[in-house]
Amino acid sequence: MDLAQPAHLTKEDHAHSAQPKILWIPTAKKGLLMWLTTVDHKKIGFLYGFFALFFFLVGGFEALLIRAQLMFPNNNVLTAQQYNTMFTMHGTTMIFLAVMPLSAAFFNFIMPLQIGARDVAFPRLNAFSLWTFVAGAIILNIGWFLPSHTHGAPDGGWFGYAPLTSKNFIPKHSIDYWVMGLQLLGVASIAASLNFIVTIINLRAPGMTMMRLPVFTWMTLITAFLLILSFPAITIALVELMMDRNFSTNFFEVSGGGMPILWQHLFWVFGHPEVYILILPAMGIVSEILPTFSRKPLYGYPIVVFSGASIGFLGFAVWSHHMFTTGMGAVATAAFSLLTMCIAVPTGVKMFNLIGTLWNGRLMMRTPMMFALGFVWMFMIGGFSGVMHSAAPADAQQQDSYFVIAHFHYVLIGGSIFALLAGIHYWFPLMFGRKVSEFWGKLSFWIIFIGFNVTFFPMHFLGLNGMPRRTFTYDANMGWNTANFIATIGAFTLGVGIFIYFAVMVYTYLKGEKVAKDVWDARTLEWSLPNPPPEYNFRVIPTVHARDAWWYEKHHKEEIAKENAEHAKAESEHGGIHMPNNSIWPFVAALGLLVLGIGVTYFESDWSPGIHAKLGTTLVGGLIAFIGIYFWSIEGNAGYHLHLDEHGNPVDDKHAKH
Ligand code: HEM
Ligand SMILES: [Cu+2]
Repeated sequence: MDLAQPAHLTKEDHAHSAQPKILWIPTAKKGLLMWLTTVDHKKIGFLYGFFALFFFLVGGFEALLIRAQLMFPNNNVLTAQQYNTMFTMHGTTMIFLAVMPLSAAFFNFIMPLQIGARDVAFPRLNAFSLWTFVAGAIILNIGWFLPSHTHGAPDGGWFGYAPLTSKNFIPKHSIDYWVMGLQLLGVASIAASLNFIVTIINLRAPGMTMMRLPVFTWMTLITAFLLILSFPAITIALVELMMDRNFSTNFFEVSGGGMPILWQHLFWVFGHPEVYILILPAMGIVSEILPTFSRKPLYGYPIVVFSGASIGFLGFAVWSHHMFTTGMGAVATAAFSLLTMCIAVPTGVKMFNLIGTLWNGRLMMRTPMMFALGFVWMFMIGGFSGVMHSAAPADAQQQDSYFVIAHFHYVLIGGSIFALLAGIHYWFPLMFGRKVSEFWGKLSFWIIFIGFNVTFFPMHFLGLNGMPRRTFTYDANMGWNTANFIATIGAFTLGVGIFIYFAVMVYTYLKGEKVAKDVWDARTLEWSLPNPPPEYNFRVIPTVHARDAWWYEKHHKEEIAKENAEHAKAESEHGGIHMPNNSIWPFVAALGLLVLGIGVTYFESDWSPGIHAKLGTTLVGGLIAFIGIYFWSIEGNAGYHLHLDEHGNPVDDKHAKH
């Protein structure tokens, strides 16, 4: 167990945390070894952000290929098979390898700072989650680099409906990579969510009651519960599909008495809460940004929190609205239709509260604010078409058409992506000590905003005019030519906007204007720290006196200074700040899972010679994972102590053996 140590540990406790002699303690302060062994939540946040932005570009490139193919009727940029692979990998990548890890980057970097903690509860488990996510991403994409007729990248759609994904229809290994990749991503997500829940419940600073938590941290908590409660459903489905594909069981095989519809139920029991896992963090980010740039507290804080919780709760009761056209019957259809309409209520309440925050505010149109306002408007449009889907008769027209494509891109790009891009701009000064130029920031916003709407708004009409999704081309006389041509121009404009956004970020990281702390005059605890925050975050664990804790501190300076002096004295008497050692073992454990995953998916399953390589690689992978977990487990609570001089500079007795 590697609990980041609360400040009040006694000398004796520290003595117990001595490290067994046999183990190596990585001390690299920079370079690859530091990144492979770091357990610092801020650095792990960076790594999630780095990989997520990389895969966002990959997913974006795949989308542009799809749009290039659909620019003209009967086009031949992609073959039908390549098109299937492209939209499958585009959807899977954007959801599991871009939006989710980008949210996890903010969960990791910002949440502990917002609650007044020095790290997450289990720093090494946090590192393990990150590297297992990377292992899952590698397995999902390994097929691109292998022969496409026997392997190839996944091509069964992002929701992998059976029996299409069975061996009968897709015998090659592409689907095995999809199954194993998602399994590893599930392990990573569940481990990370457990960590965040324990951190938010256990490591809040004194006085940080639940109803004083910043909304972003609340949305982190609710999202973590959604992940833990929804991933088991898809995990079961994936295990059953794996069994059908490798051991000829018949979970989804009609001829063997199986039920393909079972897959759809299991997938969407996960899949619908998944869309809230994608949007709640975004709503949390926007709930932080709007008050800061409206110069007003968030309007209706308790309502915003409880509507988020009720969205999370109701999110488990609507899954079959994805199956209105599967012939479930009037009763089930009516029930899921009604429940889906119910979810529009807390969502609407949340949007009203965000708009209420703007009301009578002194709006400062900075770049983060532009993206946040873009979120409010665009997500609303996506919400309206969502309500249209909840009416089953209307959905019977819209299902599997481009109307659906328009709907979920308004909620996933207009919603999630706009908010995440706003969050990067908002917390960039805190993370890197530099501020993005307003001119270039706003230019990228407008190009992205216009490109996005030109791409996806016409798709509403394409869908109502009958254009089906997942079809690699169309005939010239279908009446879809102009809208598709415009949508593709829009997609490339969006691509240019995203390119400028990234270029501005890289330039600012290298050469941007340096800024002092709290550049936005904000309200929450993370802004009380120097930017970038030191390894140990807080010199003294703050005592929280109100919601918007930093705002209170800024306006009660004497009281807080006196308090902090007392706490600093107490902390140094208790042996200083305990910080966890870096460790290589979480990385080794994840590496083992990667090798195991390749063993299970790459080689043939029948008793051909390949079986030996399959069993061998799988066993070696299992062994490496076991070694990683074993040495991780005997590292115990080891760490080092930081003593701060009067200027807050650490005087550590790093790695001293006690
Ligand atoms: C960046 C610009 C993007 C463009 C131009 C784009 C374009 C498209 C298009 C044209 C399709 C439909 C393919 C078809 O069914 O024929 C599609 C599917 C999809 N997109 Fe996007 N998209 C973008 C970003 C995103 C983002 C950010 C997400 C998620 C967070 C996303 C998630 C999906 C999903 C889940 C599918 C369904 C894939 C499937 O049917 O299996 N897209 N996208
Ligand atoms: Cu749904």
